[in-house]
Amino acid sequence: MDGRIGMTLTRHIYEGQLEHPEATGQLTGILNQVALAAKIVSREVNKAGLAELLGFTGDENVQGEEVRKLDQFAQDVFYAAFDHPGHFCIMVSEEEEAVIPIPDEFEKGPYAIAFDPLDGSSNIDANITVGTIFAIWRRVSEGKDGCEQDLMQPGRNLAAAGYVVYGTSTMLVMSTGHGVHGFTLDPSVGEFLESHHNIRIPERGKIYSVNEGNYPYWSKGVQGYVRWIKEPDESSDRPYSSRYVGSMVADIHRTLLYGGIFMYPADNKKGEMNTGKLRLLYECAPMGYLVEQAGGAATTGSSPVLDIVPQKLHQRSPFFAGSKTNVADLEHFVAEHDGTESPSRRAERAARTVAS
Ligand code: AHM
Ligand code: MG
Repeated sequence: MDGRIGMTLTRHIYEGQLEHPEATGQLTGILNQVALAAKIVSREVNKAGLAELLGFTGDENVQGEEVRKLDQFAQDVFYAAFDHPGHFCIMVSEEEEAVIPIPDEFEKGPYAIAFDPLDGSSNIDANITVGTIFAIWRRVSEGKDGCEQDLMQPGRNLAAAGYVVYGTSTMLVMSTGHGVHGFTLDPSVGEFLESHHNIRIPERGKIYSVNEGNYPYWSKGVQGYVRWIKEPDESSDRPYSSRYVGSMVADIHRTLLYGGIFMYPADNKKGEMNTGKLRLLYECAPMGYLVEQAGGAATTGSSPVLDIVPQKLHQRSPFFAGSKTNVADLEHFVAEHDGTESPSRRAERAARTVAS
């Protein structure tokens, strides 16, 4: 999994392109723009922690410059990285209600992008890790400008996805469908250098990650699974350890490296069962894609997250992702107690039917 010496993000993308002579270089350009924006946001995130520590608040920093809210700042930086280079025909961001068109004066490109410029930003004042998430689809519409249809595609169709984690170091983790690779920002040279080549998630992990304060509002299946995780049992190495940052990027990053399961289930806090909190286009689909690319699984509880065809831009979905075995255990509980049939169950039943 270790990175290769001297392998910058740019070189990694370029070499990947050489292996695919049909490639146009567009994805290379896109990932370079992501890297540039990530460096700028990383610099600002680090400063914000310092400012908070020293007690600077309000709209002006010590030099009398305007201090924007970081999530708006991140939105502006990523927008500015994506609007003009001719890569995209349409965008959507967690920060904006409607689709974001490419301005008339710029060329329209063959891709559509969904992004969350600063996920987990409620954590920022406590100096806790935050991140950026992005998902890139090939355009499907025709005509000059892109449209919503270009974004209403299942995660299965993604051309690339990734996240940037602004933590103890800044890392960019991404996939273009050929494994998951991680690059750590070396601030002394200002480059992302490959630090994690071909990340593979362990088959089973011993960590579960969920906001357990919501336990009373989950379905019977999810409750049963979390109770089971905590029962001591030597043969299956239970109980598991609990880890929850509350920043999806940090929680998924740890899950990719150490294994286990990350969960954000549906809940009935407001009376009726909702569809969870996390957004499909720029949270669940890209993270599900990365987890699958690393050899893990991502499910709504009963079916793969990557199979959901979005109906709305800011649609939410229940989300469970991580090591394959852990996710299969969760699906088993959901199938047993919530009346849905897990894919593995379906396959087992189909095999039994064929055999009989
Ligand atoms: P945000 O996009 O408004 O930051 O919300 C998404 C975040 C995720 O990073 C994290 O997994 C989740 O919200 C935490 O929610 P909760 O505080 O309900 O546990
Ligand atoms: Mg978010």
